[in-house]
This record gives sequence, C-alpha cells and structure tokens, in this order.
Amino acid sequence: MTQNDLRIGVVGAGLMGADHVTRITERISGAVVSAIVEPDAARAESAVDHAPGARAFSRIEDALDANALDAVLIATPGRFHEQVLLPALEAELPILCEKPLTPDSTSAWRVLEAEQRLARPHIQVGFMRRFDAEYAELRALIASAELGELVMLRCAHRNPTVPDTYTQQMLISDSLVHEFDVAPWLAGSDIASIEVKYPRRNSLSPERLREPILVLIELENGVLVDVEMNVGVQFGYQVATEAVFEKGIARIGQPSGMQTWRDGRFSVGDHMSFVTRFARAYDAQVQRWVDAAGRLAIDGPNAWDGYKVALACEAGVSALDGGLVAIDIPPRPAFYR
Ligand code: ISE
Repeated sequence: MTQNDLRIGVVGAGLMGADHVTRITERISGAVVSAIVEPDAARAESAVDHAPGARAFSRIEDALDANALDAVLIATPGRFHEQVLLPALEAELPILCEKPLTPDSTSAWRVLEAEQRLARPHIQVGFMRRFDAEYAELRALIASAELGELVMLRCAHRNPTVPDTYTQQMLISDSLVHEFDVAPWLAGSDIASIEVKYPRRNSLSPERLREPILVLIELENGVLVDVEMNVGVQFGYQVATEAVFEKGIARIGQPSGMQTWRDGRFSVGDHMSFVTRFARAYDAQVQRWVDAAGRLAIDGPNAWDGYKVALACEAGVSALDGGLVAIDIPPRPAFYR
C-alpha cells in the first residue's frame, strides 16, 4: 500500500464482493481494500484473508465512524443497497454500486435526491458490460453508421443454472437488468416498452421458474431488441449479441476459448460463469472508477442510468403477466447532464 492508495471498503463479501476483494488486492493499481463490511463473520473472515491489513465491520456506519475507508464498493444484494448508499453519500465518498442501484424506482429516486444534495455525482453503477471490449467495439460501430443504421439487436443471455434463492421476478431484476442498461447504451436511445413471451418451458428448470422467456424491448428510436433470457441451459454461461444493420451484421460474445481438435471433434472453450466471462470488464470497471475518484469524478453509468433501469425492471416484472408495458421516463435532472 502506498500513502496515496484509495482505501476501499467493500460492503458484502458474497460471490461478487469476494471477487472484487481479490481483484482490488491483486490487479487494481492505486487502491487497497481497507475494510470489509459484512455481518456474516465467516464470510468477513475469509474476505479479510484475501485483503492484507483490512479491518472487518458488520455495519457501514461503524466503518465510517472508524474512518476506515475513502471509497465504497457495494456488493450486497440490491435490497440492501439504499441503506449503504445513503450514509456513504452523506459522507461524500466515491461509490461503486453493483447493479441494481436499488430494487425499485421509488427507492432509486430517494437515492437520486440524496445525491443531488452534493456538488456532483458520486455514484457509479456496476453495469460491467459497458467495460467489455467487444461491447465497446460494437457501440463504436453503431455510432459510426458504417453499416448504415442499426435496426435490431438480437440478444442471448444464458446461465447454466441459478441458485435456490432465484425467483421468477429475478429473470428481470437480476438478469435482464443488464440488457436494460446495455441495449440503450449501445443503440443511443431509451426504452419505450417491454413485452414478455413464453416459449415451451424447460422441464429441467426448477419448478418455481417458468423459463426461458423471450423479451421484446422497443427503444424510442424504433430499434427492436429481443432477448432470449434463459437460466437453465446447463452447458455454460453465454451472453451474445447480434446487431442487425441496414447493410451488415455484427456479432459479439461468441465462445472464444481454446480451440481443440480431438477424437474426430472440434471444440471451443466457453465460460461457466459471469465471473470469468466478464472478468476483464470487471477489472476495467473498477480500475476506471478508482482512477476517476482521484479526479473527483465517476467514469461509467451514473445513478440516473440506474434509475432508468429501475423503471425498466418494474415494467419488465409487470410484463411477466402478459401484455405490452410502456415506460414513462421523467425529465433528466440537470445534475446528471
Ligand atoms: C447475476 O446476478 C449477474 O449479474 C449476471 O451477469 C447474470 O448473467 C445473472 O443472470 C445474474 O443472476
């Protein structure tokens, strides 16, 4: 640790929190994990083992009172975000908040109100796909209009399995939440409406889930986005997009691991989890957030983006019951321009 390192408090030491602790300790420059905020003692202890010198706290308030951190990375489940965001904003600390900002638009709005009491935005939301090199390349291609206008995005979002805690609504609020951020970011237009269709159910999925689902997202500029949201594919983790232009097609997210020829077969390595599929994107996201903190700025999706996604999630959850659900986005506060 050097004297100028940003002292990060990681809140939540589950799968993503633990992954961020290792990332910051081993791969991020200019930062150190100085505090772990985690009520589960075993998890906290294991996270501290990977972050030499870090102190464990069970509440964010205690870490703040002890002056144990300069910045906060929130990796708890979304329903606990607001209770960490509000004190962290009050302390005027840089914040990287894993998606979703909060689970619903009313609480997200409260967070926006609290943030607007400060001189500038402090919250960056963890939509890591924006930091994936292929997504960035596709966005540049769309903006260049080299292949004409974008007309459609055809997306596949596939998980091998999901944990027992995963509910039907989480198809939208935990998984599709990423497409609600990244599709408008790629296409340069907000979401106008959402519709959900049900193909034949995967009989191998847990009984509580009616999936896969096919989601149709219409953007304000007329681009139509379809997403196969499929969380029981067993074979691997895939997030792929095909962009259909007026005079060309572009594809990203295809398997890109080792190619093997053996026993009369050709195969390509693929991922089993978002932790490896997006590892480089997570690294880039955290590094850019750390670097931006030094300039008193953020460098990625802000809380207003998080709010718009919260509106889309609400509409998406209601579209699970059938019909097309329109979204009404209020005017963007000047603070976020
Ligand atoms: C998980 O929480 C993520 O954020 C992953 O990116 C997504 O693919 C998965 O479906 C979610 O459960």
